[in-house]
Amino acid sequence: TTDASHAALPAGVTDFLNRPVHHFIDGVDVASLSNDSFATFNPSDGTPLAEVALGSTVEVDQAVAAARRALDGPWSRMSESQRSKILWRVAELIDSRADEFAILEALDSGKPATYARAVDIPLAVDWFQYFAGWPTKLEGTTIPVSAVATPGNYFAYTVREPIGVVAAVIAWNFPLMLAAWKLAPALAAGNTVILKPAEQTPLTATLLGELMREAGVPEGVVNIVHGYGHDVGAALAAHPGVDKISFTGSTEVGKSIITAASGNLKKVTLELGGKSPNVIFADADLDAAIAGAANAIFFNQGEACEAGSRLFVERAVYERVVDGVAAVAGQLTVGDSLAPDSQIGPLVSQRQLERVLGYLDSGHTEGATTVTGGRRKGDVGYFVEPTVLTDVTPTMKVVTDEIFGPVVTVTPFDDGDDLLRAANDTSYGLAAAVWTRDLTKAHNVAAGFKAGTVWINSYHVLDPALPFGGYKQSGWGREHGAAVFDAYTETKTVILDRG
Ligand code: TXE
Repeated sequence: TTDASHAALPAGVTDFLNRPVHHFIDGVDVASLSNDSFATFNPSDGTPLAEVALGSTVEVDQAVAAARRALDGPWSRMSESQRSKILWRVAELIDSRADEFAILEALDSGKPATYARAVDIPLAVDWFQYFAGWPTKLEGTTIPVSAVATPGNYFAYTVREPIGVVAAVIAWNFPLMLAAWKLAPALAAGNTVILKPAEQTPLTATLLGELMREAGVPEGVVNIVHGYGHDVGAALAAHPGVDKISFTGSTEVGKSIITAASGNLKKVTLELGGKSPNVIFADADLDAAIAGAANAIFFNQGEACEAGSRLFVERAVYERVVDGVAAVAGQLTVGDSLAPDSQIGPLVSQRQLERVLGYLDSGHTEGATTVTGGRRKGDVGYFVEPTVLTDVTPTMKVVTDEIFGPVVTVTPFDDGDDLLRAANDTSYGLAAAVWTRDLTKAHNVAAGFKAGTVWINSYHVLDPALPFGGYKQSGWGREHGAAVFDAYTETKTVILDRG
């Protein structure tokens, strides 16, 4: 049970779990005015982990008011280099508590703790460190002006200013990392933020809020409101006091955010789902391609927006690749997120388990062949066997829909087939990959993919310096790198008549 596993947890984690999980508004931890709460669960066994303050429009209003006050307060008067040092300090504090963060993340989301320790937490640290460098480098430009209708002697320049109050609504698959993806650039650009973590995974964001205060982030600059999407998330999307909303989640909710945001035309960026093609040519380094294709789909239980869920394999090596990926799937250790040998943890929730099992049923009914996996594992916790499906057609739901579980479909292609048409035959466009030793082929296929990120002979390579985001219904805008500041700043053009 959770009680038994708690006994073996580090003291910092048990202390944390023994406290109520509160909102973080205007620099203080607060319960909801109503005192309402909801439970967050351990998906490895379905037991409750902690009680979390359930927010409503009351807490949203308080957080927005705090963020608006903070915009004009010490945050805007702080020098860029001071802001930079605070962000670096946030990174150091996360790093100093990395073990606690990894265990909390594993308990709350189901991902293996060893993976959280090796991937999620170091990436969150790296994101804050990378963006700590940006406040001092957000430059404008000087621009020659002719102004033929109003001739004169002009001097014109641009400055990048913060947009203002940013709402960040995030998903449960990489809870701390997604919080870092939103907070680090938004704060680097001088904005203030209200973060709404996913209701399934509120824990690490709460600890992050405590570290923000310790790092010297002034009160009201970062606020965290817990609760459900249909009320707290929707209230943020519609709020007239919010200038910009940045969302990571489902395409369906992304569309509702656009509608809600139209009231005050707040700026919107969206990082949504995917159904990414992963293409293996016969001339590829097949050992690397097979391992890469398995990692592309099975990493994080397949709960990754950029997962390589549609695998296309050139016919000459089709059987070898199907057998190879199925062999990897069969060897992966599926188990409790805290077990040191687990490579695949449970899915995040009962609902996500049912959704994925529903897709496996539909694949079966529509005639797909299950090469390996295809079922729930055990009857405690939300585990699904890593699954490889073949004999699929382009209209099957397992091929068209984002499953968001450890399920890959494999389709053979022949030289001369319209591979790119098949790869791009999806409403999504987040990522794509190609495996080949032929440079020309690699770059031609990369050019043809309708996707925001293309990996060649690699997968899941993410870096704070690299723009990331979707074509088509995978989203609006780009996160990370210099490109993210288009989403978190306004550009002001200033024109002086020197005459
Ligand atoms: O996502 P939701 P769900 C996809 C994936 C998954 C499916 C459903 O296919 O199976 O979405 O997951 C908040 N206004 N992705 O239902 O509902 C919610 O509280 C404002 C891909 O869990 O989109 C949470 O904080 N906010 C994706 C966040 O939205 C609302 C990652 C995400 O939840 C809201 C997650 C509303 N009306 C799921 N309704 C990716 N890009 O990786 C909900 N929310």
